[in-house]
Amino acid sequence: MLMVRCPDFVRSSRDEIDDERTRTHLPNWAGPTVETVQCLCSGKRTGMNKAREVLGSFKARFGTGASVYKAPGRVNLIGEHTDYNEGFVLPAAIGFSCWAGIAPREDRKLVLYSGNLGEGREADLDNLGSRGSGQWSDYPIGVAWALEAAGYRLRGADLYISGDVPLGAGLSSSAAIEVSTGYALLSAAGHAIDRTKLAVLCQRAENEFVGARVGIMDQFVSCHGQAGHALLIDCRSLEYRAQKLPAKVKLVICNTMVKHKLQAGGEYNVRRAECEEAVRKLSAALPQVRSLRDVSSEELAQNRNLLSETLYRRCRHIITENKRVQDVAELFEQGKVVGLRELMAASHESMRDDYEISCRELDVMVEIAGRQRGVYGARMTGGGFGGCTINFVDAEHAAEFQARVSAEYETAIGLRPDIYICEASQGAELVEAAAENLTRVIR
Ligand code: GAF
Repeated sequence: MLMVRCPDFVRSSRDEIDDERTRTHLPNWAGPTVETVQCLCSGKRTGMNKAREVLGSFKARFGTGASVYKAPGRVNLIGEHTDYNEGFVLPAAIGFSCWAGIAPREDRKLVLYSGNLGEGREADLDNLGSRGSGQWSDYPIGVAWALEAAGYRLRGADLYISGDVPLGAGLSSSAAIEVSTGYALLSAAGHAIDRTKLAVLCQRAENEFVGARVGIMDQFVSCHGQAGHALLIDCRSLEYRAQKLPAKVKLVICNTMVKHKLQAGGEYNVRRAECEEAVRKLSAALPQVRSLRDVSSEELAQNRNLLSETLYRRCRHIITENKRVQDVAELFEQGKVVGLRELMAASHESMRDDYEISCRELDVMVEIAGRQRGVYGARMTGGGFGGCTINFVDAEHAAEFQARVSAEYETAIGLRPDIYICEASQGAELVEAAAENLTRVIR
């Protein structure tokens, strides 16, 4: 498979961190309204309106002009929890983003303001600490901390941050805030942008400063996303291939509108710890094994006696999911959709039964989707325990799918879902603002 090799890759030391605090500390901003979500996500409302809005708010708050950077959330098409097992993932950046307006200051202060929360915070670049305090500002401050720790000398700055990635929906609002502020801080200090390094350092911020032991997928696709493409990422080497999506297939995201917070937080780190424990046990018989990426189905079967039933099932999910990611990418490479439905169904079942990260609402949403016309496949997406499903739907049937799934889910669960018809979008970019006209510059 043809992959792009990323230069200057710096490995994260995430494996050294064991902090039980989780991503339930996400900044509590409101997502977009139901009426606006479809046009936002399908790109009908361009980012320029939002950039103009951020510039206006920045001026009102700080009294000066600003540069505006934006970074997207993501939807993962297949490959769940495989990233921290050094396996494969196939995510796409989407049209929901976080915007960061920035102007450098003469001192070493970061003056942050969240447009969503209407709340300000300050930090001193010479005294950032090494742990967050459970606030939304942990994300931008953590990124500044990780950049400085990696040797990037930053300038003090005023920052206005505003996002529309639905919160708690598994669409990676955290990566969007990290990458947009990281891009803004590096640029304001005159550093060139190495997108892979930026992704790795944003992940480090989330692992060490925020305390969520996430993998690299979300930050990576927020940095490297390409319009009309998913990224097939090898999470060990960080090589990737932009995979064109079949023209007739729409990405439809169904938000269950539930997030089982207790499970979503603690259980993510528990799953990761279970995978690490399985690697320790398997490596007694298979010394070459460094992560579950290195274990084949045959080796797992032969060494089943080393594992508890639970650990065996966790491993089976990761090993079979890695194969499914490559199979789906191969189908897309050949422009095919035949076989997609089975691979997506197997992925969902594996997450439900082996990895145990689904929930009733997700299962119901997938089941309803599978009965609709024009569906090429459906599964839950993201960390699990609520959030969204991803559905491949024939373009001609997408609107009908949206209406029917919405009605049937509401009848079954009693909640009206948000359903976003999406296109794969560009990764992080600079949106530069001049006084009278806005010029978009893509680096
Ligand atoms: C979350 C994490 F942030 C990712 O790194 C990934 O593990 C995902 O859950 C599950 O695939 O989004």
